[in-house]
Amino acid sequence: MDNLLETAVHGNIGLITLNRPKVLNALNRQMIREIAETLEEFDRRDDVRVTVLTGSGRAFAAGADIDEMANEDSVRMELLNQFVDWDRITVIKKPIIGAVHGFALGGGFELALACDLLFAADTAKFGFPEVNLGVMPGAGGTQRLTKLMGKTKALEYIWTGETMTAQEAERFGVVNRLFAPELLIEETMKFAARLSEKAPLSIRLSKEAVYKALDYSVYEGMQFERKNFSLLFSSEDQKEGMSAFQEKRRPSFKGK
Ligand code: CO8
Repeated sequence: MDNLLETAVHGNIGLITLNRPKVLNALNRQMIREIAETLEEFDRRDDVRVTVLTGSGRAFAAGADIDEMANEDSVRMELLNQFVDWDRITVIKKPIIGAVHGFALGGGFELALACDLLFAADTAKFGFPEVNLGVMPGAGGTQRLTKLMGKTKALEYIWTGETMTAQEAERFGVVNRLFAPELLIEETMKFAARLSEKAPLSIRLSKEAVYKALDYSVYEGMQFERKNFSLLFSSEDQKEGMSAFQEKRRPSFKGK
């Protein structure tokens, strides 16, 4: 059997490629578990500073695997507790950049929304077709899309199941940047490489602080931000970054 994922490390960039192209990378439970495991492994490795997540073939992912879900009942769904593996993705400390081409639908869109930044081919299509299957988004879609684009637009997409073009996704703040499909991976890897040259602890602690803005009041978020800001003054990289500035040279960060 083919591996569900292909994983590689290029320089300081971890690359995860969903690998079920025959079914448009439909996400089965094992795949989500393996994505979480790989992200955790990359989080622990000193040589990986950023992860890029993408799909093989003609889609990012066309949703959760419908064949795996079709005959489930709600008690079994509850007992499976499958969302625990999705939750593991949300506590990853290093940056995750999604690179979406083709379809990102249903659970595939939710996986894209679980990334910190999203780059897409200008032909990519996003959407929640669950209304056509008698279900609804279940892995964070109703929450994350609403935070990004507001209640009114989110409900329109979730209720109609219509696909959002890459241009709409960019306009609504769902996607950071668009590229021609043939340049998507190259440009995403270049951006990831630039990010990997920044001080890793600065990236890590600011990621944590930005996500607090989604749940905390501004006052609470600022208290949290201050603690992380102060914490960075114990790092070697803060000394390196500031001395490099004063000595007019490029800093070399170690992530310590
Ligand atoms: N699950 C299983 N198989 C799929 C899926 C899927 N989500 N999507 C595509 N496939 C399979 C097709 O069955 C087909 O297989 P086969 O060749 O054996 O017939 C193969 O992939 C290629 O697909 P198509 O022939 O349909 O390709 P088209 O280009 O004609 O159409 C579409 C592309 C429009 C993307 C179409 O495949 C489609 O509509 N797919 C389903 C999209 C969908 O409804 N996604 C939502 C699924 S529900 C969901 O994600 C809920 C998430 C809840 C949280 C997560 C919980 C685990």
